[in-house]
Amino acid sequence: MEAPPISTSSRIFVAGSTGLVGSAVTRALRARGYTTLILPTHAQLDLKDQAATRALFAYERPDVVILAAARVGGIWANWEYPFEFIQDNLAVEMNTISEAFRTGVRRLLFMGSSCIYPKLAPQPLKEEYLLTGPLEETNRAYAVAKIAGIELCRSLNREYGTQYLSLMPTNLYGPGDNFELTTSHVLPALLRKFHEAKLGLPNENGDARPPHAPVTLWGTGTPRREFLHADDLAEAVLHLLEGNAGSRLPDGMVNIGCGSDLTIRELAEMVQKAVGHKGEILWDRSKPDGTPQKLLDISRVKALGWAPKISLERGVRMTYEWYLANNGRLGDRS
Ligand code: GFB
Repeated sequence: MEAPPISTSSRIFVAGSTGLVGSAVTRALRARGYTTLILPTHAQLDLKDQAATRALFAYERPDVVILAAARVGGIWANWEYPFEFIQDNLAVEMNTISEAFRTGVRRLLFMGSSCIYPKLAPQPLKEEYLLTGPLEETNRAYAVAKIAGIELCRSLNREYGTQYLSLMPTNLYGPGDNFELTTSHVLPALLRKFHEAKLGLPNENGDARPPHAPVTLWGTGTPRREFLHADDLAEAVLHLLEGNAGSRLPDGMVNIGCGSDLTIRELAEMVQKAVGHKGEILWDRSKPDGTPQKLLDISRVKALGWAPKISLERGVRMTYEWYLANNGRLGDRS
């Protein structure tokens, strides 16, 4: 049975509303006139805590859940802290999805990740490649947790007729991203590294540097990645929610990407230009490359009428402006 239509007074719980994705979704919901948003902060609600999660659902009774809460990080954080990545994400997914179902939530959107696909799957990655081969080692623990979340949604859909939808976003970036160099993803790391080197601020070890000092990046620069601005993902979330896409996707999965990728070296040159750094780029080959390519096939979401709007060049410029206004003015090492 089709879920009831969403309206601007629907009670929408955005789990993870202060993160990169959750804050973008919250901005988009507000801009579209949704008035009844349930936005507990992490301090108010720890979704790893089952009793607290149950109490939130019992009290707030949301109609719609957008599950954007997760422990996320770049290649290094995933490699260093696999237990925390699988443990925290399994707990958050289990509690949120189960309590949503228990309290009769008809619409739920779960944020998966493009890293759920096999390391060497054919490109571009289609939704049906899930579980067809071994995963990339650097983020296997995180990927298994995300696959479990997809499977929770799918199992509920098949057994109990819900229409919970799992979105597979590609590598995301945008305002409010994590710019901490050991845990961040590549794009914010590059913006910060080029910015601080341009100004001649001390390097990560605190050593003095002249302006336009060389920048050291990780791996070989040859892996290919696809990048999507978080505001584009937020538009996709609203489009799918308002169009009730869950009822039209039998396996409950949909990729969200921009449809093209580039090498990390090409990305580095683009970011370097946007920042105005004129120095050398060095590659630290002791750091992992990760999966050789991760490009999503987005024909499903395109057929549902969504397409991205923010080009990578513009998105990089916008994110650099945000960084300057918020973190990077004095180049502080927070
Ligand atoms: O974004 P990133 O950390 O994660 O790294 P993944 C992408 C590529 O950029 C890798 C290279 O080949 C890195 O070696 N890279 C170069 C750097 N310089 C840097 C740098 O200074 N910092 C970082 N972080 N990377 C993550 C997964 O994989 O992608 C997560 O670990 C998640 O689970 C996320 O799926 C979307 O794209 O390799």
